[in-house]
Amino acid sequence: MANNKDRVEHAYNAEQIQVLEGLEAVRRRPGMYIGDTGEKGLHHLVFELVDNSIDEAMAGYGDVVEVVLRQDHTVVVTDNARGIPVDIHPKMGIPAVEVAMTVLHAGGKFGNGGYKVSGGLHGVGLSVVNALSEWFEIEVLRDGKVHHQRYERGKAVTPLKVVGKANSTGTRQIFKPDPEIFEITEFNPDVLAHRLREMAFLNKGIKIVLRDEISNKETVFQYEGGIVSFVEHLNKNKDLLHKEVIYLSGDGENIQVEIALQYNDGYLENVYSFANNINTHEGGTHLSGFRSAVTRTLNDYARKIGLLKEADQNLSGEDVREGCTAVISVKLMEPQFEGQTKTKLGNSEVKGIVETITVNGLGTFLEENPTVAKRIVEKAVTASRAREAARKARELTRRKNALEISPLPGKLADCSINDPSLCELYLVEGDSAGGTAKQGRDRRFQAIMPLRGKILNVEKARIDKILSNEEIRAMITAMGTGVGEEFDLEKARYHKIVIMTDADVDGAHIRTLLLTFFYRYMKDLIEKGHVYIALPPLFMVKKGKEEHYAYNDKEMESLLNKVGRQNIAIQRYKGLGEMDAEQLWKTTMNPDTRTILRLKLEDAVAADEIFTTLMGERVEPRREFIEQHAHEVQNLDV
Ligand code: 0RA
Repeated sequence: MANNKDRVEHAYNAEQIQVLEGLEAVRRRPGMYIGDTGEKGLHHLVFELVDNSIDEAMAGYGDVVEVVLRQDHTVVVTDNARGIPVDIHPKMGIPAVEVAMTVLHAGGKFGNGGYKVSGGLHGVGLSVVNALSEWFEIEVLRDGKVHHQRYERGKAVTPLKVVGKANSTGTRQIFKPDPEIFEITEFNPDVLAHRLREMAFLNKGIKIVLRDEISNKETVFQYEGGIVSFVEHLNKNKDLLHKEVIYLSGDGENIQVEIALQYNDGYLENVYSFANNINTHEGGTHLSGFRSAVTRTLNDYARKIGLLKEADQNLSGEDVREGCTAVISVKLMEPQFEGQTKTKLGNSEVKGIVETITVNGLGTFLEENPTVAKRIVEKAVTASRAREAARKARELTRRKNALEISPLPGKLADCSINDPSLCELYLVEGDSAGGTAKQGRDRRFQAIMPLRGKILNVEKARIDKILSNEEIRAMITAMGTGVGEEFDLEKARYHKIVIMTDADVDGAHIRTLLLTFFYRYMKDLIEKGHVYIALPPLFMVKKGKEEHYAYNDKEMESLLNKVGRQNIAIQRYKGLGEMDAEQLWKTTMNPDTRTILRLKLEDAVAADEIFTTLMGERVEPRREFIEQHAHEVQNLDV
């Protein structure tokens, strides 16, 4: 407190000292409150503020939230809601807004109780953002006045002061994330845009503006259709089984449920679930309620119209989910988040409520739209037949016990060590680079598997066809894990799978295909962090006998500054094939000197999204996408 003592006009009482200790705890262990102090935690700061404003809007106050990314990498979040109350808090003796800024978990505890439906980032509130900011300024427009206060690292350095007149209400917050806390402090506009778009879908009508003053770009997210628009967006390049999105909604005891779904003619399930606007990546009770209801309803209907006969087996969950795109959004008072990443909804009462709403709503829809209903059910029946074929195909990829003859693929150059935790499998683009890698590797723990040609496009093909593809089958056999519902990480023969492709468009394509395949059929592998991307150098600068490598343009700049621009030879690597075995080992494969990227689930989700746009059935949007994003595709940064 010493630094700021003379600038703070009120003395500290016992309660406020406790408050400061609370914020100190946040600064000491930030991970406990925001997950991590990397990119994810950093962006959580913005989302926390946005969540608060959205909560106000959902309660009927205000309809615009604006996020500005300023040139100095500070962020402004503004809303036109009621403004955070400024009257003196009876117990604390300071303005209510200061309580919100400094007391942990103050959110929702003042004002007309229970306003906060959404937990934001698990409900940690404004004070956590304040504690983790180098500085934070808040402006409240309320009662015809503009009130202003400044904080530094959680502590008030000015009192709340009236600084002007106002003829509207709202809250404006500006902050700078503290570089003492965060590993990076520069926001990524794409990460912001992705979540803000999602928030706009989940909260229909609300206008969310993202203004990026670094690249001078403004985007407005506003969807009158809410999650119906969300499903339309997810399905936008797909061929649909029915035009209208099916929308179901209802309330249970203190639970609001909204569901939107639409079938396309593809083979993949694309279902997103949310609880209080939080993406429940790990699913939970709302998702399982939805799934079992869809299975039950489609089976009942299929029997009723005679598409399933008495002797026929029931359609499985997998069958009815094929081609299903859906968004499930529930809002409830006390969400319980469980699971590894705390993104699995645990409230048991939710399952039955979602199930009832879905069975009733979907049942009615099918009755009222028999043509569509028949198309959906027929697709599921076809899927059921394909499933049987897939089961047979899968057998072919499974290595049973060691005695059974199920040899490792001939293309694989295996490593000699048997302990999977020490072993790496390099998936290498092309036979020629594969050959170089075989020579260059450390054969004790590095295995090489060359992949020829374009791997089968997984978006377009059903699993039975995917598994009949030789390249893919060889890869799965080498990995040892099995695939799809039979995937078993315990059986992995390597704990690191390293994708090594050329740094060009084809390389990016193969990488995206592989990521999409892993994401769809071996998700655990990515989730548990076993997939890596090799980073081969882009340049070699030769000066006399010395060889220097640069892995991107920026490094190249500084390398040239270091070695000088005289008497040098520059080689720009277009493919792995241009390196000899020694060079490939030194730059890309030697664990002591290489850089490899560990893939995160988010990267795979992004790859999958790009993939859906790029590789879907329809050629037109794909061409447009490639034209617009040629550059990004090339650097499809994973
Ligand atoms: C509690 C009570 C009231 C407003 C807010 C919270 C509020 C919080 C945030 C956070 C960001 N923007 C916000 N806007 C409002 C108002 C209570 C009343 O006016 O009676």
